[in-house]
This record gives sequence, structure tokens and C-alpha cells, in this order.
Amino acid sequence: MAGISIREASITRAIVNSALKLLSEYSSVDVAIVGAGPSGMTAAYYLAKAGLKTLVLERRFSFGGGIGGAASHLPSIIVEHPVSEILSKDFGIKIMDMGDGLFTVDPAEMIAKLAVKAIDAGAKFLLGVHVDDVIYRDNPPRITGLALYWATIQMAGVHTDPFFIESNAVVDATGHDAEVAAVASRKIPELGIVVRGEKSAYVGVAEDLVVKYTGKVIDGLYVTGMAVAAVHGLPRMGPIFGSMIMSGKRVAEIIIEDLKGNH
Ligand code: 48H
Ligand code: FE2
Repeated sequence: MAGISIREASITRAIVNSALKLLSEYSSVDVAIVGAGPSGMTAAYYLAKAGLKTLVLERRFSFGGGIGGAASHLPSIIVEHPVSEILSKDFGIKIMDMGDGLFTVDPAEMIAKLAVKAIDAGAKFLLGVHVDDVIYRDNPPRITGLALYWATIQMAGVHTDPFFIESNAVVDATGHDAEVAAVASRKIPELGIVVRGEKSAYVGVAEDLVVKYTGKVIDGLYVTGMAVAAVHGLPRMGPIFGSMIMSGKRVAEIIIEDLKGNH
């Protein structure tokens, strides 16, 4: 340990220089994903693996979104076939077969391994940032990026102007409130985006519907996970997470196809 010779000012310089280099490099990306929950992290993995420059923006200082809270705090995540195999094969997550077509996963392991896989595939995570607006071009109509600021500033209730990130695709993976689609709906009414709000539980249909409706909302803006239920008015599924993984994978496939021409 050479601690004694380390100067405080050089710590500051190292932090500022590396952080500004990162923010500068990521001011323009292929895909900006808002939300590091199960759908956002899954999408990040497959997008980064396909070679797309992928940035995940998360308000909290941690990963996982709703995974950690699981089913009313009980430390068990439920998934169904074929998600069990995807989690096992693609993410190396241990699966326990509970019968009745249900499999359980340890939430801490799921959070950690989804994050590790996404990061190792090349996705960059920016924690503690609150996304509060989109960038919009009207000719032709397209979402071309995001406006964001530090979540602590939002919590302090003070006003600062945001940073911008430009991206070819924005993914709303913000969960139940579909915050990105909601702001686009409110601020750009001419796009006709309606956030219908999720409906009461009906697991049997909810899981498939979320995956089915995953995808583009308008050019440049895509929706995955519970935000799909919010935008399209679909029933909720409660503490079963299969569709979150399938939806993240699906939105990645759709974006990879849509952005093909750009590379
Ligand atoms: C930055 C933001 C912003 C913002 C939110 O809620 P999540 O886990 O989202 P999903 O869709 O990947 O997973 C949903 C699942 O957890 C769930 O709730 C299920 C399956 N419910 C079923 C039911 O019936 O209740 O993660 C969203 C993440 C969180 O980490 C937020 O902090 C983050 O997005 N976030 N980050 N800027 N404006 N809004
Ligand atoms: Fe939920």
C-alpha cells in the first residue's frame, strides 16, 4: 500500500477525468435503456452482445428494479418454461424445479448475474440518474435521445438543467409507470401515445400479452417489461418474472433488426 504518498487532489483529478471521459464517450449511443430492472438488464445483455453501444440509465444506486423485493419480500423469483432454460443457459443462473411448470430462482443471484452478463457483454450502466424527458425531432417524427440529471438533484427538489444523451433507440424499461412513454405522451401530444395503465391481475394471459406487445411505440422509442402493460393497458401478472426476461430479449431482437441499416 502506497497510501501515504497519495495526494487528495490526485484522487479528485482521477475521478473527474475518468468520469468526464465516460460521460463524453456515452453522450451518443446506439441504444439508451431507462431502468435496470429485469427487462432492462436482459435487453442490455442481448443488445451489447450484438455489438450495439448500449447505455443503461438507472435512478437508484443499485441494479435489479423489482427483483430484490420479489414476492412481498420472500426471497424467491418464479419463472416458467422456457425462461428457466434461458436464465440457466445464457446467464448461468441456478434454477429449481418446483413442479406445476414453475421454477424458482434466487433474487440476489438473478440481480447479480443479469448485471454481470450485461456488463461483460459491453453494456455500460450509469447509476443514480433520473431520466425526465426525451429529445424529439418532428420531420420525420422520431425520439432521438433523452434528458437526464442526477437522481440526488431530483430528490433535493432543486432545479438544474439536464444533460442530453443522443441515441438511435430509446428503451422504456421503467416498470409500472412507463415514465419515458408517459413523458412523451404528455409533452408531444401530436404523436398520439396513450399510456392506458395496467389492468388487474390475470396471469394466464398477462405473461404472453406483455411479450406480444413489446416493441416500438413510435420511431426511436421502444417499450419492454411492465412498461408494456402500462402503455397498452394489459393485465398484471404479479410475482412471476418470465415475461420480463422474454420481453427484454424480444425488444433487443426488434432493435437489432431495426438498427441493422445503421451499421
Ligand atoms: C431512471 C428509472 C426511471 C427514470 C424508473 O420496475 P422494474 O423492475 O421494471 P421491469 O419492467 O423490468 O420489471 C417489472 C417487475 O419488477 C415487476 O414489477 C413485475 C413483474 N410486476 C408484476 C406485478 O403485477 O406487479 O425496474 C424499473 C427500473 C427501476 O430500477 C427504477 O428505479 C428505474 O427503472 N426507473 N430510472 N429514470 N425516470 N423510472
Ligand atoms: Fe410489479
